[in-house]
Amino acid sequence: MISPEGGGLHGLRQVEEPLLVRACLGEPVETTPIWLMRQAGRYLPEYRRVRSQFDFLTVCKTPDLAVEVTLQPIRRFGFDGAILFSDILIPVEAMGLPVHFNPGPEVDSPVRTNKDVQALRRPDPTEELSFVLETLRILRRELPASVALIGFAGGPFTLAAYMVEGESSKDFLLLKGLMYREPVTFHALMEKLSLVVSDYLSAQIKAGAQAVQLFDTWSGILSPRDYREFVLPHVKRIVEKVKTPGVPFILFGVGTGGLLELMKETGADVIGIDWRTSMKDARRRLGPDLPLQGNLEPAVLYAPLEIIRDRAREVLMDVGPHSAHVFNLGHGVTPETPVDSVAELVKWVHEEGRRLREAEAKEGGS
Ligand code: 1CP
Repeated sequence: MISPEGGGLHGLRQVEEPLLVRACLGEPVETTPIWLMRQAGRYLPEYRRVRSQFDFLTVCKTPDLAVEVTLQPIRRFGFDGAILFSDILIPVEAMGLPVHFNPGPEVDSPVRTNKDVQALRRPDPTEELSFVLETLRILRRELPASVALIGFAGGPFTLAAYMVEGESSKDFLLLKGLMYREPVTFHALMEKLSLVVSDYLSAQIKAGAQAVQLFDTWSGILSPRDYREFVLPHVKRIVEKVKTPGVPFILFGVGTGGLLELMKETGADVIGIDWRTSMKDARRRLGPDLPLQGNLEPAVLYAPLEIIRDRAREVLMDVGPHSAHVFNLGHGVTPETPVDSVAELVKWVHEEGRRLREAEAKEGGS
């Protein structure tokens, strides 16, 4: 729906921008775009082949390998977005804190005191993370114009979780203990991380990322009151610093059903919804126009195809008509996911998204 009077540059941009970017900006789209968190990974035999030869960090740090695994799911499935292959902990290493993967991240010298926080460096991404920027530049050249290149970073709270705990945790009591006992130290860590994340995402956009996602995976462990005090100001500052016209900022977390309104307050363009909140509820609470991403339960991909289609249809219907929506899972693809289920989901979402919009246009026109 490019209006003739809107013509000129604006019209041109609409024609040229990938579907996913337009949906994230709330612009009219011909169908629902889809990509999946962890779309490159162990469920793909070609990923396992690469990993049998190279360890995870080597793949992340070698642009040719990172490009190859980023493109693997694009070749197979026709996703609308290609997410940079990397990990949220990569910039943490560049802050002076060595990380290894087993398979989740492990930090040898966790951050526990104000002195530890002061010792963390603010890396220049063009120097110390140049392999990531090089990967993005190559991807931008190799990807078809219709596929959006998605950059990402971990949210400051999620990065702090690994840095303070030293590894993944069920209850994150070391992290929460620091937050309540030494709020000044905690905020100093969050401030430093916010600067690093802002520099890093801005550099990714300069290198060709057409959308960026902040994975604030663990923010859902906080009460709304604590999210407002300890996380919201930092994420808000990241959004303000990174925001670039035409480059949507997606904010995602897990278990964030109690935080959606506060996540909207960050100013992010798109809010990612996990499967524990219905899209109907998210839509009602966040308003008719805010672009949403999600939220099929990842384990539904283990079900027969007709169940997958039924559940995917429910997601589309719950988001509602005329709504800006990027289809995704409520969290990442799991390692045992059948490849054929992913293929069917992508094909079906595109077909059904098109059919729904044609039906809406007919209704609107009659
Ligand atoms: O091959 C392997 O053994 C490594 C497994 C693996 C992979 C494929 C890890 C270790 N990271 C990744 C890739 C990854 N991580 C991507 C690639 C792009 C894609 O989505 O295809 C992204 C965006 C991430 C981001 C990430 N890493 C997050 C946020 C998203 C999420 O899943 O919530 C988190 C929390 C991590 C930490 C991490 N790294 C790796 C693992 C197994 C974990 C999770 C550990 C935990 O549960 O705490």
